[in-house]
Amino acid sequence: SALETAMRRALQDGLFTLHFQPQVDSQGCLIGMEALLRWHDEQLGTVGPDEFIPVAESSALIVPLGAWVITEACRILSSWRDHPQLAQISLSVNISPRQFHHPDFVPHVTHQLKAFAINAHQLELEVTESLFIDDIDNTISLMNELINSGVMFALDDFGTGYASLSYLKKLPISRLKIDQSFVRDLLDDPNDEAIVRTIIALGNSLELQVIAEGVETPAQLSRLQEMGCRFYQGYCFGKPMPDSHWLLMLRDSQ
Ligand code: G
Ligand code: G
Ligand code: MN
Ligand code: NA
Repeated sequence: SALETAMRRALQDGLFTLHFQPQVDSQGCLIGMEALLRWHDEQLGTVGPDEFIPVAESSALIVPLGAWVITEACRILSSWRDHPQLAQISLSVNISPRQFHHPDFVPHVTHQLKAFAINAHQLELEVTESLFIDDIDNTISLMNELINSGVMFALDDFGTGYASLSYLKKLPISRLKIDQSFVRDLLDDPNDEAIVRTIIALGNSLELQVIAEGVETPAQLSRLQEMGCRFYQGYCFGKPMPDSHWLLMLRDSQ
């Protein structure tokens, strides 16, 4: 497609960038950032990931694009090494199933961790339930290869997919991300409130960290706190912004 051709060129020309959205704990301390792809093209203008990620996934382009994201994430992590507030935090990267299952994926990640001398615990890979639809045993063994190098996994968009409690306990993940669709109407919709409560309880009993996504207001935040959720991400704490923005913000807040 035309978009695919434009993406291929944009990747060559270095037009993709990463933005970073903060993740905080109940004290409001920064614990991590999620890396989110952005593309500004001279001809097409700004193209959102909701538009270009599906195209990349249905072509093979998600493989080189995803590899670039991993490399860039490691480069950024290494550039944060001497920063007082950024040196210890984690960086979460979204991984598509097709990218994950490519034979070069595990070697590429481990190679980039070494090349940038990253503490692998600081790299978190966000995967969705769709990764586990087929060949769950092979998927878990690939995950374990990375976990043995220190990499962490989070289950993204939790609650929107094919959640089966019997497989959840098998997955080598350390974190559940409550999908933002449940957080949005948390205060008004008793069904969403029940779902969020259930996910928090499930996470606690499986000893997984639970992070709520899409937290936009202080009222949502205090409800989540009351419910026992201890980690949060959303516009309430910051929108996805370039690394340079956070460096300035953190400098000014000292
Ligand atoms: O940044 P935004 O909220 O607009 O992202 C929209 C969607 O695109 C989300 O589902 C997000 O997970 C996905 N996305 C953003 N960056 C990446 C990336 O680097 N890789 C993959 N696979 N998906 C991404
Ligand atoms: O699928 P994933 O969770 O990776 O996608 C994250 C998406 O959610 C990104 O596109 C990001 O820009 C968006 N996002 C992050 N925080 C908020 C928020 O508080 N409200 C809304 N509406 N979207 C958010
Ligand atoms: Mn995500
Ligand atoms: Na999500």
